[in-house]
Amino acid sequence: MESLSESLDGGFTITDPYVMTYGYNMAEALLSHDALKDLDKAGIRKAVSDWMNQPVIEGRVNGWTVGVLGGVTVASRDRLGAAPSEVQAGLTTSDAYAVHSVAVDAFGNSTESWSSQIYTVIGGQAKLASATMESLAETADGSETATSPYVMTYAYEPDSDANKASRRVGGLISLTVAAPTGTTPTGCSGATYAIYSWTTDAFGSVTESWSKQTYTIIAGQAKMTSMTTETQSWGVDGTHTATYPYTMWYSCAGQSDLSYDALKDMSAADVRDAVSKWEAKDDDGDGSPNGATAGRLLQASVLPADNTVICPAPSEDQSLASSGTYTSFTHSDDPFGAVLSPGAGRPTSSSTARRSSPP
Ligand SMILES: [Ca+2]
Repeated sequence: MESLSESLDGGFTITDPYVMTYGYNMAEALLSHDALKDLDKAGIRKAVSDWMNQPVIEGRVNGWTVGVLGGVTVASRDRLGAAPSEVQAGLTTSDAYAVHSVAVDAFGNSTESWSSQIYTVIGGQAKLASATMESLAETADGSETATSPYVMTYAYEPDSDANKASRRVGGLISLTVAAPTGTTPTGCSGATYAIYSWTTDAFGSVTESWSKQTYTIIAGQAKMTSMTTETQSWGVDGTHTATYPYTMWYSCAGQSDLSYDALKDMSAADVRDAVSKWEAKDDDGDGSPNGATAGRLLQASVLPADNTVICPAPSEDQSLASSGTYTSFTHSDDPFGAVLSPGAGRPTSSSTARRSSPP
């Protein structure tokens, strides 16, 4: 597979060729002509029956699974160039990734992405189980952002008798985003995150950014419902700026009525019924029914992240424990002042030391 897609605003995305291989359960070597050619009829019957009774997929035996999808793999057709994390480890070609694409928008900003995908087979259907990805973005004004690898993991309704009876096999249960095993991106506050990125601009300023996301399943689709971020940056003159952790909360249409938890014990028919009932309601009271808007973004709001206290601003009552008005806080020091890190996080390192180790 390879693709070139153009968007309406003049941007385009090119994806390098990759190959998806579908493996089916076949009576390959064991029942081949060579294996059976010297057997008599009884011997052949026994070989076939032995093969049919071998357990293979999801507790079933071969006899029930001939021609059933056994697995799907994704590989690049040609050798891919190393992704930024691989270049850092001294590689010139990619070990980890199968899919590579470059997206360019109408303003000349470009994003190069690498990903690897693992599929699982549930009820004979291939489902994306996890995707590991990283990216390198360059803007037309000369800034560059490298985002370290992170892993998106999907969970699905298993192929159980109960799920089969209610026709729910393979339905999306959850999407989580995490750092790869063995890595723990840790912000200045000491909080841990899933995604870490490093930005340099044309003037040499450096910004580190940490974030984590939560997803909710709404009517079977994953929607981002929060993103927590903190950043710190150094100017070329040595100025250090830290933004305390804050969370953007997103509310989406149908978030509670059509959530996974609300629908999880229903049959497919009852889910359809619940969705149509919700579509006929008017949640925002504007006189028109919700319609087919499940999962659509309704509102975004900012709050300090958990365990983050925003101190009272100068205009506020200084005896308060936290600001009543403000939801985010940024702190800057020049190179001649004491450099402070927010929270009880790791010690602040000098800009020179940090710059020598981009992701
Ligand atoms: Ca409405």
